[in-house]
Amino acid sequence: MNTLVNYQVEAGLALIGLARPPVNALGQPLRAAILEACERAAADPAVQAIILHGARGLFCAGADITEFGSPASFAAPDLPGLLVRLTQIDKPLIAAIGSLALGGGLELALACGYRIGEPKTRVGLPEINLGLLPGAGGTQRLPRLLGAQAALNMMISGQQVGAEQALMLGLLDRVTDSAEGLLDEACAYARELLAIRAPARPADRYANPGIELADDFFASYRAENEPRWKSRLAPRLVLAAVEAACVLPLDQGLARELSLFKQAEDSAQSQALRHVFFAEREAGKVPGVEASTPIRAINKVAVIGAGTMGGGIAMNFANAGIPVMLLEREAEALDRGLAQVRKNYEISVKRGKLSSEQLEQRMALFTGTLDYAEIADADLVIEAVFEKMEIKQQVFRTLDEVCKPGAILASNTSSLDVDAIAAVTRRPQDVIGLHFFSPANVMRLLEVVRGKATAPDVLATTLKIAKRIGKVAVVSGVCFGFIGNRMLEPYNREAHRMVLEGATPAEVDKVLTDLDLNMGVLTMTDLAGVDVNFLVRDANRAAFARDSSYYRIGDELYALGRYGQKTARGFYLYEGRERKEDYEVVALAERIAGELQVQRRPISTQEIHDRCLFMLINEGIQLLDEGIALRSGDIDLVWINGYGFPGHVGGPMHYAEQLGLDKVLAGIEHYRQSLGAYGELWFQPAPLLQRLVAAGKTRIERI
Ligand code: 3H9
Repeated sequence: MNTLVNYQVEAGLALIGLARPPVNALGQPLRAAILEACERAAADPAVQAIILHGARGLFCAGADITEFGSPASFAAPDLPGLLVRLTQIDKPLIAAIGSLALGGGLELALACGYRIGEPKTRVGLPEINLGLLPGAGGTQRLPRLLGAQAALNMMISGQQVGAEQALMLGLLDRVTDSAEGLLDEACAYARELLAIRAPARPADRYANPGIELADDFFASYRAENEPRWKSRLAPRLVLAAVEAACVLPLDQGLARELSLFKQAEDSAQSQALRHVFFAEREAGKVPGVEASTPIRAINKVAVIGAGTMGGGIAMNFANAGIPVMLLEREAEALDRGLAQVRKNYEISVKRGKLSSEQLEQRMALFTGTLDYAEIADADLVIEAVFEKMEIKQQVFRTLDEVCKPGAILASNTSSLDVDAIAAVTRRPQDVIGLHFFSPANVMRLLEVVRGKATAPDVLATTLKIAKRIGKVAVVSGVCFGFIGNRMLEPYNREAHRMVLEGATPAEVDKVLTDLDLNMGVLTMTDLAGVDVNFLVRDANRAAFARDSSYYRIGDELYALGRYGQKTARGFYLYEGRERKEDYEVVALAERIAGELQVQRRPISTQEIHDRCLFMLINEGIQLLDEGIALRSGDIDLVWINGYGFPGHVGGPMHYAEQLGLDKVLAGIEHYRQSLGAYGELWFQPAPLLQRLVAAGKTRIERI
């Protein structure tokens, strides 16, 4: 028998256990094995009912994502066809869902007439996160089981549902008391079904899944959500498929689903999101960190600085159930910090994301202190004080004095030299950068900055803890700004410079938001603070010495006290949540341009696009060449999770590959020539980009 499934017949029941590690992905070989096993059971007169289960607990994580975009994805037996065949078997099929049934895995369970789970079972249709829709009957069978609205919610959110809720929704028929008892109870359930001569498949609960919906439901759903979806294709396709489930008979609905699925699978958006999926898994693989690398225990965390950043960082640990101590210099600042944390949790309670009881549980994990001696036994200390080298070094000297041996000492610096911070301690091997992004309790990115002396177990431990607190961790080497902020620099530079050359801030930003970025770079500057930008710049004037003309506008906005959103004036004017263009900024740009003799002219959207993005891409490629970033996928993760780059565009590196590396290089060379001395100075193609194009490569990699 096939090694991908375990096949066993016990007292009239065929037990078919999926056994393709690590997650029973339904690649062609497993599909073939399931079909073969099910046909065997169907044909065996000794078998009265069939139980499908995951041989190692986990039921199935869905279609094999590595097959998408290749002929293997629909190689016979294809998943939709296989599942139709299962629905035709005239013996009851029971899915015994262990820990997880996702995507095609849940569709496999839906093709079974009956489903039983255990307390830890989680089910979901996360295809939308891959730019796809369920393509093996999910969009048609789930609405017939739950009704269109509940099914649509699951598919549009892509979120997993726990056993209790799945039972309530009718997705599971039963839930066992324990994971261990799942298979036995599935057998008992099968016998009960046989005893009452239950049909192989019960009738659809919703013969007409859209019966409870208003006539204009789909049109208004689309209209309401399209602004949020921006140019994303997958939600629109999900909606179209569910609409089909409401108006077409099953066989026609399945055909419609299949054609929509193929459209999604072929799309550049899905390709980008699949790239992101694998990039996230790759990011955890870091040279020098092996499965055997020891991990230090992290049971208590301390955060130095109870400002917005410190408080936000601390919340991550409390959310994961880890006690955390906030340290401040003044009692007032500490109280303010703790009060802000409580306020943040209260907002979650108001939004229904947290219960009042959970709020109290989390607050109970916080302690405040003014005394360094009290953090002596912390396993991990994260410094989040003012972004100035001398201040940070002073904190680290103190940490070196008070912290227990083996404690990990981390800095949340966003740009400073982690090695210089480590150098003031007697334990540089224990020092690492952990750069959280604001708001730190919300943003998924964590840049993990590996210093030259950082010990492998310190790195391994921080990667592990990052996963525990739900962050996407990306390892960066030490340089000014690490991966994210160093790339931000040329991207920001072009935006500032084009405002001098004649574009308005809104024109610059619109090109970026039209690409589905969460916000344009100048709106982002206003949000982060024109003052913050100024202070970072001011602390690093040497790095900007080659030509700081383009930042004159930022410097002058700072001098005018236009700090951005916080002062309701920056590159824009703010009235409440509304952002408006400001002619004063245009006048300011005109004046500075005059003084610097920068010719003002209309700037095309193409030019805005190319200058901002090609410079961003160029810097990313340079970082890869320098070894600051390990992989181009890591760079994409930084920009998607830290800077609002859309996942369905795939991050700047993937985007460059889609555009064509030769086009990016040609664009950079074009502006090098057409922008005079400014172009000469800044539009220097990264040598790696030149090498890649010369070698005819289409992917960004180190060569
Ligand atoms: C679908 O089903 C389409 C159908 O509707 C229609 C078809 C016609 N395929 O994440 P982990 C690998 S679309 C291939 O590190 P965790 C993963 O790459 C699919 N490989 O572990 C990694 O490999 P490696 C809908 C997969 O415990 C290893 O497994 N399903 C797949 O943190 C471990 O993964 C989804 O979108 C896959 N489907 O999380 C579910 N899944 O060791 C996607 C995982 O070489 N998967 N791998 O790096 C997940 O969400 C998580 O992986 C899961 C486990 C929660 C399952």
